Amino acid sequence: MCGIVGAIAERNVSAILIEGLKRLEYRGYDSAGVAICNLAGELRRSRRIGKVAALEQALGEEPLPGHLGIAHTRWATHGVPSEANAHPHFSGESLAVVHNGIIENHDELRQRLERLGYVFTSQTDTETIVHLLHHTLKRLPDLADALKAVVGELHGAYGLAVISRAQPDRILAARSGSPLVVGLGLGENFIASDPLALRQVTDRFIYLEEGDIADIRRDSLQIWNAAGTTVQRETVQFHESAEAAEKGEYRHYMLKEIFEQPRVVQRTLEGRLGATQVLVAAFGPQAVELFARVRQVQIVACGTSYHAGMVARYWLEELTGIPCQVEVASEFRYRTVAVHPDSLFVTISQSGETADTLAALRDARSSGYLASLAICNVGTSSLVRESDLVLLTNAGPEIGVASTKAFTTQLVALLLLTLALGRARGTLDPAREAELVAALRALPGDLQAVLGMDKAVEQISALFAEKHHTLFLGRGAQYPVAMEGALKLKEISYIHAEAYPAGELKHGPLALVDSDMPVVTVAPNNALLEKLKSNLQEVRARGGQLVVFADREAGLENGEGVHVVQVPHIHPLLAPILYTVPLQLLSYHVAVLKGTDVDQPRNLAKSVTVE
Ligand code: HGA
Repeated sequence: MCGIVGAIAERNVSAILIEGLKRLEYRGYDSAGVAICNLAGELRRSRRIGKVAALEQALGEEPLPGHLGIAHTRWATHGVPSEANAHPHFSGESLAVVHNGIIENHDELRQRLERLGYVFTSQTDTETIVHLLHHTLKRLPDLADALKAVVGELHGAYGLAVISRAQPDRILAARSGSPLVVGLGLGENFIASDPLALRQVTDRFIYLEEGDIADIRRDSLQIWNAAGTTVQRETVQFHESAEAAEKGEYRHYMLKEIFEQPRVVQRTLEGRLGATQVLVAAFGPQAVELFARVRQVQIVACGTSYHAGMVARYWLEELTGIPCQVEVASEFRYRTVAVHPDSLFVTISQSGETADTLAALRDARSSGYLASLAICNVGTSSLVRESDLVLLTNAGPEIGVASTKAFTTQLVALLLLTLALGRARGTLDPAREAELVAALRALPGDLQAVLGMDKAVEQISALFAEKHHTLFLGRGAQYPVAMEGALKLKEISYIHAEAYPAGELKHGPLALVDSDMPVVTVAPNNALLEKLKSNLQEVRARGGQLVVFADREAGLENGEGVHVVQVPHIHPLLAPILYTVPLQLLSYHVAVLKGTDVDQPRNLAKSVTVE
């Protein structure tokens, strides 16, 4: 989801708003707009399709000076990218709103408001908010009272800011499922969807919490929680070291990025979950209609992203019954592929510039696929620009060459895709979807808990420092997790690591197992646990050292040559996301012990833009 910036000050705010929008450009967007209330009490707006620079140029030609304003970069979910659909949306000439997220009951609200005589000028869900607010103000003339009533009628996800020409001393903001932060200045205050947008004007921030409504004035701020009670929220002071591109307290970017996972997973979920459902329109305006036609999924990616795709295949086939194929891009692009016409072509890439993946997408465009969907971390990338549908992973900049937070957020995005496809196709039981939405909401907390294993994993890492070879084993969706664990260890510690489905051990690799070959296994408490236990016996019988990351309730215990590290319990379908983290920590600590260059391992590049 894209950007919101708002400001109330004594000075002219238009340059502040434009600078704020520029700072959010990296997230990707299709249009931009600003609404400003001037000293004559007029509310005026300017909107442009395309870049913020085009909006800036428009404001250069026709300035909109004023002390109160809101601005937005839009990524269309309801209605095509166009000037008419760009935010801010107006009701008459008195009220303006900017909105990130999706209003699920927009159809019903639109019909009701049209019956009341409101004329819509856009196809967006957002426009319903501003007319509903206009209508409510007739009964509740105070903007805060009216907004409190309005949010009670909105279903879905929103971060929004409104201004009124009749009450030009305030910005009202509301948050539910999409982030907002208030920036505190001296005699001026701000609102944004990301503090980055306001770093040029302040370093003091108050994060709004779910259900909060804020009344932001030049020299005061009042916040109500979801129950309508006035609350004080903590002020956070930013220091340079807390900025995204700094290592801060961490020794390496990779460790910092591993520890960021609870927060960035939360960000990836924001604006995409309703009470019991995934918000399908988060994938783009045509997603609802296109997803209903999908009969097959073809995933193409490289490296870590390929492993994310392999996990997704288990989810897609189990939860939606839609057949799914996954292939590395460098192979896919050079072979003749038989394409099912109702097949969705999905690419996954952190940077969105991965040469092989991009080439595969370009070929796919003329191969008869139903549509293309990119799962990507960079909103301005080629992959995003050239795909029909997009879901951004919102992991923030990833500096360490070995991918960590990009992978777990890709998994989250792929699970959202699975649920969205299952619903659109009518093959996913609503109760199952609700259960998984609840599990996803709990995931940031689960990830936080698993990071508490850091010390235990560090101790285990000593077992690997002198070794030259390692095996990683997993079954089911844990097999690609084992592959990702092996890749991480190879990449940064230069230890040869191979992953096998645990059942394949006896068909060859068991010949390698001896006391010099540690074997790492991920063992959540799922249906395959008993089978996995037998495979572990096979290893022990050959004198192999076993390191097992196991569910607390899996009944596995330390013993001679068996090192069990307990992992908090998790919904079995989310286990691949959680079990990835201890494997990341393991490769990190082994690499530190070996003294390798963790963040820039030899021979590797971050964004592989060459074939
Ligand atoms: N649903 C709204 C807002 C989408 C969004 O968050 N954009 O940044 C729309 O389609 O305009």
